[in-house]
Amino acid sequence: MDFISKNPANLSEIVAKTSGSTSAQIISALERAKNAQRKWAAIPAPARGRVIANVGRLVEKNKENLSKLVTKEMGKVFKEALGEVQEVIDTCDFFLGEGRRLYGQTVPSEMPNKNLFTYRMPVGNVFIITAGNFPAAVPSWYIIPALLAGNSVVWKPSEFTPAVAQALTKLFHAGGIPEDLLITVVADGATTFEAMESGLAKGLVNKIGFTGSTEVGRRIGAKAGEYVQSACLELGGKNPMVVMPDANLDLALDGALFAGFGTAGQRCTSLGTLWLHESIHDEFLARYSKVVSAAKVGDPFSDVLYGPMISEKYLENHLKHLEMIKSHHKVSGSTATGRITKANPREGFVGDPESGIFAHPVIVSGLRSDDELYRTETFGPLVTVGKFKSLNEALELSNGHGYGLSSAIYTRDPENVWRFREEISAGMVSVNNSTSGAEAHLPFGGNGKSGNGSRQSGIWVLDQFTRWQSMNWDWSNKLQKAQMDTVELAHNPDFKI
Ligand code: UN1
Repeated sequence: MDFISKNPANLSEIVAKTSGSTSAQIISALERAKNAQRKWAAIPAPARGRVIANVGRLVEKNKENLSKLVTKEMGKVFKEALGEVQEVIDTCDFFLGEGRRLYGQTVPSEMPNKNLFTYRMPVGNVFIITAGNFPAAVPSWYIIPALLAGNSVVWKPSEFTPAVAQALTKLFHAGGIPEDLLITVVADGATTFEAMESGLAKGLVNKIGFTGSTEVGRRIGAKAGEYVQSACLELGGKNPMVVMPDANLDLALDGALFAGFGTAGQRCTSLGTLWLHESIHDEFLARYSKVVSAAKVGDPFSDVLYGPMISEKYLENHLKHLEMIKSHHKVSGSTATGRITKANPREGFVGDPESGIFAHPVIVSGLRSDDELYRTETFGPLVTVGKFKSLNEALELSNGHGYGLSSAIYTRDPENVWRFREEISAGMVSVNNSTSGAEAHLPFGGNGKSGNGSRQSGIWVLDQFTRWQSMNWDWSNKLQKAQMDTVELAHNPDFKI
């Protein structure tokens, strides 16, 4: 099966035609990568770090072109694409130094003349499956630390962004990563799942990294569990933004605009529900509706808030979510909903809406916790808005749907901040900042329906791609038995002053 990726802002432009792999071909890629891993792991970590440094420099040199390709194939605005590629560079910058650390520990023994140590060992061969919304940055969060730690990688990118995947893979190879150590395959979901299962059964897959929907993540996690493995799962979100009455409302407005509609709402960190305190609800909603109505949508290479949906599939899902709007809801932010066309126009649209897959922004207010929209990740230009009376209620509403990826609170009161931080179930908390736009060296990941507790980025991701090995070295020349032959010092347990 061949995959044709089209420019979602201009469907007549074919960005890449890629031949898809069969399950057998993916398994053979897994075998090749697995065979290449030992040799790579034997290279000292600082030398592996220097290869990551080379990759980072090459990506930096190619930043403009790679970013253009991201915008062309996936549709995010060019400025965001530059940011996405910068995130790859930042990740290389972080991990090139980790090659000189990758610390283990020396640990005191309970017996004399015995030394204890810990080492980080690579897990082996890693199978990475990623989504189309961040075709370069999110894969790099897996690939870079996995390689640095001495693993091999087979990467299955989104079938909507094979050109970005091929370009990025070439940059890795040009930077000195052996070709068999990082192999990119393109396939549909069913083929990928089948190959993943065989790979697990044959011992060719030692770790799975998956970014995508909760539904698929659940299946992958279950399959990994059957083979006594735990996948690194980065799943959906229904990210709350809570605006307290004392908040800087101008700031909150900027945050809600970017988090809700940047990348056409297609980030896992995009704003899900805006929770507004009842005392500012009407005023804030009116201002939000006004700025969203005025925002420019269209050609992602021009100065717009957002461009097209990633593909028709994403638009179809968005249209399904529009059907969840009920009579007790109020819709604002646009003169229409659904696909932007000549017959269903958006004022101020930049370019020709019919040439691509563009959708109207939608604000749905009057959200209730028994609404389908309350517990559904919408992954498109749709923000739900609800009202609360107290921080307690806001927290209950923010946690109640079971997702727990990103969250935000806008307030000037530190007491609100500390309570929110402590009680929100999300893995990531923003204070007076948008739900999206995490920096590349803080732990990234979620809880509940958003993930199984695994974290990417920074030092924390190393726990996904290495396993601790402990070593004890007894040089006493006799068998010292732990817990039995230990040194006991005399003391007086009945002593009182
Ligand atoms: C994603 O949508 O899968 O925090 C990741 C952010 C980006 C990454 C999003 N740095 O919004």
